[in-house]
Amino acid sequence: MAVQSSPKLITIDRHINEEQDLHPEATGEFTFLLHDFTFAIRLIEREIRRAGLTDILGLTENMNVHGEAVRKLDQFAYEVIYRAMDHNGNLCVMACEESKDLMKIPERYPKGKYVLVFDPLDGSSNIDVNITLGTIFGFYKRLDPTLRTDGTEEDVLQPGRKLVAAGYVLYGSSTVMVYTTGHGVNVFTYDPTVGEFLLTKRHLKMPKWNNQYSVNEGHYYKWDSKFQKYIDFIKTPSPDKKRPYSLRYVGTAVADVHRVLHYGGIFMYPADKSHPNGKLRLIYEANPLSFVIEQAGGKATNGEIDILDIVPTSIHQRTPLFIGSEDNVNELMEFLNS
Ligand code: AHM
Ligand code: MG
Repeated sequence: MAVQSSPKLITIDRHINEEQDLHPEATGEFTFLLHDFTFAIRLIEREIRRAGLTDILGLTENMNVHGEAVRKLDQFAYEVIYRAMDHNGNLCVMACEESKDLMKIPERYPKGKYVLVFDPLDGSSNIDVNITLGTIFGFYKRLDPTLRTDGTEEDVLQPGRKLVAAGYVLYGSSTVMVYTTGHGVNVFTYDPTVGEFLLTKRHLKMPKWNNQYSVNEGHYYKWDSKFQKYIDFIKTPSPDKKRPYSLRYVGTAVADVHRVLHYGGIFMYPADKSHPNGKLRLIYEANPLSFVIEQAGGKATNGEIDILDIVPTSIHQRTPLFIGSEDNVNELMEFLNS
């Protein structure tokens, strides 16, 4: 029987190799890095899928640098990524939401030219109730790629525009990895029976507009009046039926942004009286998510400038985040600039 013509079956490893072939100067180091990173992701996905069955749920006794309780799964994800990535010789330093200081590469291992930043488990408040979680990541080249010493804080404090690759993993009804190297957004879906991520969407482009918004509206009375007016506006019915917008909010930024990436609309975490700089972290959350959304044709801003143009001044810096379809973000900006 003749094999019918159908889409190519491409694993994430094969895809990374093919992308490397587009760059004659590539040495393969980055390919190794991603290989190790996706191995860590497979371990985290396995643990999440068994979470209700093991003794892994619940709080540890530790608080993280932001004063939040660290849950056991956060700790597991953080450690597994570090342990999978510390010895491959391609990183010079790591930084992550759960670690107060830079995460150094142990002395006994060689140092390379890349920097890894990550949020090991996004959506911590949803861990114990079986609701979608995520991992967010970004890779930079260190400022002087010829060095083979430890990376420094300056290597981590680079604007998002300098990311060489970024993305997120969403542990939802299936596990998907959304990934870009600045040449479009590709989506890989995990097949747990063979332990492989398979390419399921290539060069994803997001809708230009949708009437959906995502924000923690419980903070309404702590918001700036311009932002309140925007929220009032999108909830007010219009003759053309474009409004009111529908509200969708998971409380896991990865899940909310993933929905916006596919359906369009806008996700927002503004500054408020309790979070004067917003809640989300620029380096571990806002930058990688913004890189993906921009690559898919969307926009991301802190209300003044593009998220990717912010020059970080500290590794745990927070930022207001407004991210989504181009027309939705522009509509919001008209209110913020009024
Ligand atoms: P986390 O990284 O500790 O999970 O915190 C970030 C999360 C985001 O995923 C989510 O958008 C936001 O915090 C939800 O915050 P709130 O509960 O204030 O709505
Ligand atoms: Mg997070």
